[in-house]
Amino acid sequence: MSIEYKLCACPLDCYDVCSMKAEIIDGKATKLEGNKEHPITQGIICEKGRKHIERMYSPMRIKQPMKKENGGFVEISWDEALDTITSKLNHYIDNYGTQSIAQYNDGGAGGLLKNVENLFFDYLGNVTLFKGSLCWGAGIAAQQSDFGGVKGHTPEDILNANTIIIWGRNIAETNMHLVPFIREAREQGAKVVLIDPIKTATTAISDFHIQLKPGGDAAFALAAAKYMIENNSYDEDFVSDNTMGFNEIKVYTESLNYEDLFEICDSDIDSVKRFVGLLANKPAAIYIGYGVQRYNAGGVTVRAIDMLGALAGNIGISGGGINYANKIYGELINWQAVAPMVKPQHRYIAKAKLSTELAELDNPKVKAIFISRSNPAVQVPNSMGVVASINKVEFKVVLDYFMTDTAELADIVLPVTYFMEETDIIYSSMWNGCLFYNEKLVERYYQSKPEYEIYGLLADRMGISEFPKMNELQWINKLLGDVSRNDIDIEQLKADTYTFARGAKTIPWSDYKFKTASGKFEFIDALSLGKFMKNSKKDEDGYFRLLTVHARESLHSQHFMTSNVRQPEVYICKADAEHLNVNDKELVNLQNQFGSIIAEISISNKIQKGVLYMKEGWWFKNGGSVNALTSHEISDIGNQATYNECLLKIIKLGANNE
Ligand SMILES: Nc1nc2c(c(=O)[nH]1)N[C@H]1C(S)=C(S)[C@@H](COP(=O)(O)OP(=O)(O)OC[C@H]3O[C@@H](n4cnc5c(=O)[nH]c(N)nc54)[C@H](O)[C@@H]3O)O[C@H]1N2
Ligand SMILES: Nc1nc2c(c(=O)[nH]1)N[C@H]1C(S)=C(S)[C@@H](COP(=O)(O)OP(=O)(O)OC[C@H]3O[C@@H](n4cnc5c(=O)[nH]c(N)nc54)[C@H](O)[C@@H]3O)O[C@H]1N2
Ligand code: SF4
Ligand SMILES: [Mo]
Repeated sequence: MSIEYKLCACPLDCYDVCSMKAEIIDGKATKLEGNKEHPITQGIICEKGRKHIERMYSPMRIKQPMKKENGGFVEISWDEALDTITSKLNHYIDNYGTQSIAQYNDGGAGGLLKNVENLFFDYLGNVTLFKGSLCWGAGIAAQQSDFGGVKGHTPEDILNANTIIIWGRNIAETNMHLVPFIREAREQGAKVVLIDPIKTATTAISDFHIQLKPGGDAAFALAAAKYMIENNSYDEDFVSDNTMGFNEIKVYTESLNYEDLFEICDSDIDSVKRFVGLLANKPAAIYIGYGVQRYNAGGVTVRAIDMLGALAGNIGISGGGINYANKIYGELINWQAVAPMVKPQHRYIAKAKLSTELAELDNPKVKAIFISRSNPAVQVPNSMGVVASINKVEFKVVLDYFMTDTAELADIVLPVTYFMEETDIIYSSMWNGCLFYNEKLVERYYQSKPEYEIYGLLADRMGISEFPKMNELQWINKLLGDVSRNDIDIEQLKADTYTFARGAKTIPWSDYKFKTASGKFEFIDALSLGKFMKNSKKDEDGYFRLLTVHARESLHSQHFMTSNVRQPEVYICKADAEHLNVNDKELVNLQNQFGSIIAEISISNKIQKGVLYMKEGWWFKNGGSVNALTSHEISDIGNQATYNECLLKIIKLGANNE
């Protein structure tokens, strides 16, 4: 019997990128636990991480390619699958041009080589791709405008903060390795402010919870800015030396009155005073989550939060920062080294608009779509429209491990390898800035293949001779091996259990050289703020606002696959439940112009009046995706999905809808 212990990292689309230790007995993975040596993830992994082995060896995994036949699926060989795809692609390209081919993918699992699939489509020509984001797009665009880049502080720097402001991030459930750092900071005396419309699990690590009305954050930020400017409690030196646009903010906030602002955000002057006092107790570290920007005004909201950070001079200093993400990999990964010489002019539609725009595209219509590392039937807003639009595409290929709701729509399903079955580099731009070398630890499951190999085989058949033919290590070396660019030596990366990427262990903007056109931090303009104020109206009577938050127990839809729960739960406050005459555990119909789902009432003291919340990620077989109810509208900037702009009615089952 051979027993080996190997380190690897969790590739799930998560802030944390846990370092893990795998036990391999006779070539089979038998146990996975946290690696205690890692300074950030410190030996703890979450329940999703603990499920990797079960999922990798799950009998539900797809063993070999499959094609749809008579409404069901039959197993076929790789040759048949790839030959079919090749002849379809050639047919569509010859008759309708390359733009009739679409590719949709997301971050279902991270890994440098997972992105090689994009290259295939670059080599194919001008195809149809998806822009924007389901995830963080408005906030990224906001910080690009304000700072000229999106950078985060090294995780342990939070220990230097006097105040920690958690703005719409459910750290206890979505970013759990930040919790020990916050606990330690609190033990040293730091105060923690949480701003979230829900009393989430994160309230347990906070001192002061500001429970605003959903979407009201920019109004609260404006009230705080107004108060700081009126009382001269902003950092005049920072503002005059390093920012642009302050006077416009000053004049604009002077024109506002607190009553209007408090009506939008449902707060009061005492909360503002207390908040401003804590923000001014420098250094104050702000951690923004992605829930705040899943709104029409998502960009304005993040820019308004940035405005407060700048007014307080909490930028470029240890223990401070406005941490949203840490986008450092664009500079590290050298796609130029493998990219085609000619940059194709792809055609783009916003991801969030898949439900409407995919089927509407013309000249040419989309004839074939490739979907990978994602489950759009469940995760993209307006699910009913998404399913109908995908169904209208003649030829659909899905790459996944499991028969998801999206894979069910495919004509061909291709089985991909699990992370322990392939060599890759794992990293995330969300928070933990470590790079990990994940070595192949176990044999591939049945006939599964990694994406770079699948697309290599397809490139051969399509006659794309420029597509690089390389093994995993060669790919990694090409993309990441330029030491002058990265300070990263691949041999060292292999030997080390983790490596901090360049830019991961820094205090961003400490040189005050911002990457904006002016070289300064640029305040949001009064016009955008004015638009926000004008559009902020009360939700219509009789309608509830639904927030669809990320679940502790599942990474989006992935871990709900085996859930036995038949119906999603909808959380509602006692007063609203009484008013509607619905009881705990009662099944109700949630309904709006996009669709309807049946959900189980859960009366909760975590939620305010007029607001509901549900966990995103439910499969159709679990009673339906919450996205049957969400809108395909996009945010002000960044083409971000606006999941939290969801208004609906609760209808008692059996009651007349009207
Ligand atoms: N367990 C688990 N962890 C995950 C994920 C997962 O699915 N499961 N997904 C990963 C991914 S891809 C992402 S993008 C991140 C997301 O991580 P988070 O940003 O933490 O998660 P969200 O659920 O999008 O929203 C965070 C919070 O925003 C709050 N919120 C909603 N509307 C508003 C508002 O108007 N104002 C304020 N202040 N707060 C608001 C919600 O109540 C929620 O508590 O998590 C990552 N980690
Ligand atoms: N209502 C609502 N909807 C949301 C959100 C919300 O807050 N509310 N959040 C949004 C956010 S932040 C995000 S990031 C998106 C996520 O949207 P998706 O990325 O579409 O969500 P997942 O459910 O993680 O689906 C990933 C799929 O990829 C497969 N997969 C995993 N690893 C691999 C691999 O190596 N190769 C291939 N080919 N497939 C693989 C998994 O089995 C799974 O089926 O969802 C968004 N949807
Ligand atoms: S999902 Fe996130 S917290 Fe859980 S093991 Fe993976 S990286 Fe760690
Ligand atoms: Mo995300």
